[in-house]
Amino acid sequence: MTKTAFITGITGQDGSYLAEFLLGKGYEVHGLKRRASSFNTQRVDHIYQDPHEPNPKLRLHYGDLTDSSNLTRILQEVQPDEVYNLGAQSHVAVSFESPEYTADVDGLGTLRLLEAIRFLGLEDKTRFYQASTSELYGLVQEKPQKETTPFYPRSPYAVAKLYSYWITVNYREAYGIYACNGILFNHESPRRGETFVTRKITRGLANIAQGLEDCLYMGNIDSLRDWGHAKDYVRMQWMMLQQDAPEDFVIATGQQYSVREFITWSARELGIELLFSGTGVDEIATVSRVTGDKATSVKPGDVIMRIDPRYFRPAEVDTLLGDPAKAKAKLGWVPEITTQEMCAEMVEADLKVARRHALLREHGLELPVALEG
Ligand code: NDP
Ligand code: GDR
Repeated sequence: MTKTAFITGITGQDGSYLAEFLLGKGYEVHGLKRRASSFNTQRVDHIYQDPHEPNPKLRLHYGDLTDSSNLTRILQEVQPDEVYNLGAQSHVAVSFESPEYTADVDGLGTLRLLEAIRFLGLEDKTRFYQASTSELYGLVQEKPQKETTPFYPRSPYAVAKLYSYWITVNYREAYGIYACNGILFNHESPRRGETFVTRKITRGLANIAQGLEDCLYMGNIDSLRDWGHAKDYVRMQWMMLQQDAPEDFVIATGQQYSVREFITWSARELGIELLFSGTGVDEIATVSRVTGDKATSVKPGDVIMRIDPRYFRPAEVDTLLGDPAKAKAKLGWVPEITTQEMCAEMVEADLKVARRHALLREHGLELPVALEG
């Protein structure tokens, strides 16, 4: 029997990888997409199927996590075996700017989906995955963080996700729904949104290497994170819903690095050696050596990274390090891609785009900003 999945956030980083993964397993995949004034399906365009074809395996439905009747109607129509709730206002810094909206989407959105499952009498049929986050640990109470580590959220985003974590546990206990939280630590890829720190670095440095930008402006580069690859993490999202009983799992690599280290590796991938000097807001990174043919537009002595306090957060999560022992022991999950390999893949992808833009610019054919890759 073909299984049916419904993914909120299918147009995002994780949603696109998960949709690919589930299609590969023979699922019929339905996804929620938001109406936007311009196309917002770039991450799934390569797997999109013309709805005029007979029996398309991927279907997108207009909707929003703030709209209960819309979610209920879609679930009624789709009758999914599995729901993956990946949709969210997922940017921590932005959640300080839009706290109420973030609470509505990231907190109440989860409740709306769980209520729809209950309202439609799908408690025994539909399994539910909630995209929980290492941001729940915030001001960390224990190192490394595992399933039993107490939470201390430090942003409107994390507080909204705390509600979602507990409402998922509550609906599991109260109504017997197969509902799980994946407490995922940061995970990245060439499809990562351009304003998250890793992608901002790989894209920014690739552009600098090709002469499209001069300098990268960063916030707190002392911040420590446990970064994995999104492809490894979506595999685990699916695995969590295939067990006999629902449980919550931490998904992480168990390795921790600083933002400064990520900048250093990314630059090195481009043949650029950096020297960091100064402290606090005056810290800079200067090019000390250039090798190879990737960074054609930088030379020793160039300052290519500065601190801009605008990127500091009102409350910071300084350090996160996950302990994925439970996922390994119970599900046999181990990440296959290292943080350094992921960084190299991201730099290569961004360099490819930067080279294309540099070439176009050379021939006076600059793309409008909105159409840039
Ligand atoms: P992205 O920001 O790449 O994707 C978010 C998705 O949610 C997009 O498809 C976006 O649509 C959609 N969305 C935003 N607002 C709404 C709304 N109001 N209604 C419906 N859909 C909406 O996030 P990721 O793929 O990186 O993350 C997936 C999930 O996992 C998120 O819930 C995130 O909070 C969580 N998470 C992520 C981690 C990470 O490191 N990546 C770690 C731990 C948890 P659109 O494309 O139109 O903007
Ligand atoms: P995070 O990811 O907040 O951990 O949330 P992000 O990449 O935004 O920040 C990581 C760390 O880098 C520091 N930082 C900067 N961050 C950004 N975005 N831009 C900068 O210029 C910059 N300079 C330094 C941040 O202060 C922070 O400490 C991500 C999201 O995907 C969430 O949805 C998810 O839940 C968590 O990961 C786990």
